[in-house]
Amino acid sequence: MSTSSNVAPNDLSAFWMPFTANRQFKKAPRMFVAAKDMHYTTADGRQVLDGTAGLWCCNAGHARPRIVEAIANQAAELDYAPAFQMGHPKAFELANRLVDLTPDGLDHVLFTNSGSESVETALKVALAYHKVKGEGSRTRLIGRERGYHGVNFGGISVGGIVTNRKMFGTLLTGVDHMPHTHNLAKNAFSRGLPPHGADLADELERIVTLHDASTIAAVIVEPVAGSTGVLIPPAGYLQRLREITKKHGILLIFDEVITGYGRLGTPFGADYFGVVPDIMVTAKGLTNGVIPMGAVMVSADIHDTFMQGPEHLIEFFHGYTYSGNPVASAAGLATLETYKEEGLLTRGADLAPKWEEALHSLKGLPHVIDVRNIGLVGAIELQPIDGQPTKRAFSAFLKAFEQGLLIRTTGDIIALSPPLIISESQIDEIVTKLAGILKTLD
Ligand code: PXG
Ligand code: PLP
Repeated sequence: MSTSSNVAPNDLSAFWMPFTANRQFKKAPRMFVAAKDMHYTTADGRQVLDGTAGLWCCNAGHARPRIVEAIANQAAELDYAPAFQMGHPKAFELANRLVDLTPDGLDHVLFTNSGSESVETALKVALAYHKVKGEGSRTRLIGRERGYHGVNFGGISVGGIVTNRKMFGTLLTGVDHMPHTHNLAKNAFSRGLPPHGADLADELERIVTLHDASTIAAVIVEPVAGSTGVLIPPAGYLQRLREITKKHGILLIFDEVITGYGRLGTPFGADYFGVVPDIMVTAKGLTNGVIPMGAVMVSADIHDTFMQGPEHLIEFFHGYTYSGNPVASAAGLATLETYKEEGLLTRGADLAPKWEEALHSLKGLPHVIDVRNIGLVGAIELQPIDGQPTKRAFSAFLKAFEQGLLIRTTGDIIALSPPLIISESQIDEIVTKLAGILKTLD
């Protein structure tokens, strides 16, 4: 570790930090300077157990040798190749590997640099697909309350988080939202899929009746909503959405930025639920979070619909300077190799029973109004302090950090999503620490 990386910057003001309480942070900064496997190292030399895989992205843990080496070698061999009208082998290789890994029927891949860009790409593919097919009246996009689809304009338009939307004007027009499925009164302390609420998918029928199917391009949902506090779909809900979208010729987009790459104990959420969407949005775990990259998988029908007209013409006017960037592609290939060698894309399924037992042992502790789990994801919902929403969970976050544990909070919900390499004793460590913290919260 170099000495310079351990020196705290003496001026923190220039970097306007993302989704952060900047003034609070800069008064008492929390800095990581190194990471290895399941742990971060803080600037003052403490080890912190990673309960969140970074931000849901370091599924194989940190500083994995194969990935580190692949990035270094690729940067030395071919650092960058133009993304438009030129190619390099690793982007094609990675696309082939992804097509092998995704459910049958998702046969083509567009590369991006983040989840947010993957969402924009998917929405644009959906709109253009209908246009190319001669159904140009299908322009509406349907999202869901409490959905998170990144921070770009398309994503916040279909997203359903009030704070992420209300400052930014009128957003995309022609967007509608289904209700979210979170229902504490009926489903609190469910293990795995909550039993009540599959009928909420029928709200899509109501929206179709209102607008007519001929005006609707696509429906986008997260199989499990992560950012808004781990909202697990009621049993049968996603299957029902698939039936309704298919019946009306509406594309179904799964935003698998969090659920992709092993998080639920299957390669993708689509595998977990046995529901194949028309478009799958991914990022994060694709490169283990090390190099920014996203991938959007689309059906053969969608791809082939674009492949017409004179061959010298560009078929889809969209792409990024860094789409399929060589270093990112190398990181992606090395990540998939690591997942495969260590069986990580299914390890969550082996650990899920232990994870479920451990988390549900927190039921009955002060302020805990729900515990929920699926794969290697968990949430503990706390009763907010009267008149001070988010404060109770945020103080749990600060206490956990002091005690050497990294958790995420959103509202008054603690979200957990450790790297898929976690050991059983580290699961116990997370839950023991949390239990101690819950007992001391105001
Ligand atoms: N879709 C989904 C479902 C996501 O979870 C994005 C899109 C956007 O990805 P990018 O790479 O543009 O951030 C996300 C990202 C949290 C948290 O703690 C979640 C995300 C990002 C940062 C923090 O819940 N999800
Ligand atoms: N690719 C990755 C990254 C995997 O993790 C797996 C299985 O876990 C596979 C592909 C499928 O590999 P195999 O054909 O050896 O079962």
